Amino acid sequence: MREIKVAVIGTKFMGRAHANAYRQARAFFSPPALPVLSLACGTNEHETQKFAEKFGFFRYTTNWEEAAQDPEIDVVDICTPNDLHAPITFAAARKGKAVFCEKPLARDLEEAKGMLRAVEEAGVPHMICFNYRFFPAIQLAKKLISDGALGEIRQFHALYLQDWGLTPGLPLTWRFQRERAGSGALGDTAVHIVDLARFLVGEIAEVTGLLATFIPERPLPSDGMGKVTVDDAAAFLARFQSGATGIFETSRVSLGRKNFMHLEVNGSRGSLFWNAEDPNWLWFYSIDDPPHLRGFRRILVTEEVHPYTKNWWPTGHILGYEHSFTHAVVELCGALREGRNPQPNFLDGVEAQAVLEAVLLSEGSKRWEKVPR
Ligand code: SOE
Repeated sequence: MREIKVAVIGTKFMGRAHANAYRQARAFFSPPALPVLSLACGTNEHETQKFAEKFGFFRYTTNWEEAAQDPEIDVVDICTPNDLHAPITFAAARKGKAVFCEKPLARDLEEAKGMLRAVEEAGVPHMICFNYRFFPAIQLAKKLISDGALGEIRQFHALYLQDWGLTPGLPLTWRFQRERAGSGALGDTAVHIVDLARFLVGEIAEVTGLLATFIPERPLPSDGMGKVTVDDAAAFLARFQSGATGIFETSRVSLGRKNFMHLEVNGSRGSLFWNAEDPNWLWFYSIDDPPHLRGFRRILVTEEVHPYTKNWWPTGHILGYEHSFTHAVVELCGALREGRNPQPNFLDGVEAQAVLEAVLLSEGSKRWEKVPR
């Protein structure tokens, strides 16, 4: 396959992030299988046409069923509200398309497992867009941990805070509705830190958590007020299979915090931390440094030795949010060319969803809950 013809379904924040990523991947990485923006799909005809023109798609449609089954398309890229992830996956897999899906994979664990089953039975490649894995600093964190530079991993701490939920007059969109979103901040933002925890430290065995909805009603797009049926914030403690402990907190109502994702890992020989609002820097402390030099060092992760960096700019010329999506697309195209399944894929989506499910269970039972396997 020399070219991969892509249909991007969804034209908002994630649709734009993905469309841009295919263009950048082509220009900066020349992947062995070149992505082609063939078909854009959105709900509003005028907006979809403009989106298609701006990003250079050949065609557009407002019918997702058509987009998911279009004979010309190789990859169906799902950037829609969560309730459409499963039906689009089923339609695309039946027609033998590879599926690239935004997170969370589904609204709940059952639905996520059904999606995994569908792509496996159809024998099509599948990938989930946990884009934060693809920051060079996160790749370095993974390498340091795998190389043993932190020793035995004992503690993982993660905060992922935003405040857009406090925007005055914000209407009751799909993100506030359980039947469309599955959950609130838990599935939307905590799912990223759960994935990074799995990526860096390993599988989570059990959790105990709580959820909160501080703003129970929001204006309906038409008139009057409607009930919010998801969480604004969530927090949970976790025990990893390795015995390490974890603490996770997420919110969409933390005033002043915009995309504040802070991760910290402590091991027996060292520690590291990283913040998504300053993503080029990894902070690393090592007990192997001579005592008079001990202290956190701040590593600017732009040297050519790091994954993805040499395709961009000279050392020190920093990268941002959108680059993580480009790197994810490079992985997708490379995997399709090599005939392997990309990483991370729907299995990772299911494993992350299982952790969310256990947190929801624990909120109800007020107990520790095992993560279903
Ligand atoms: C939520 O505000 C959100 O847009 C998530 O849906 C994305 O996955 C995250 O990367 C940025 O924040």
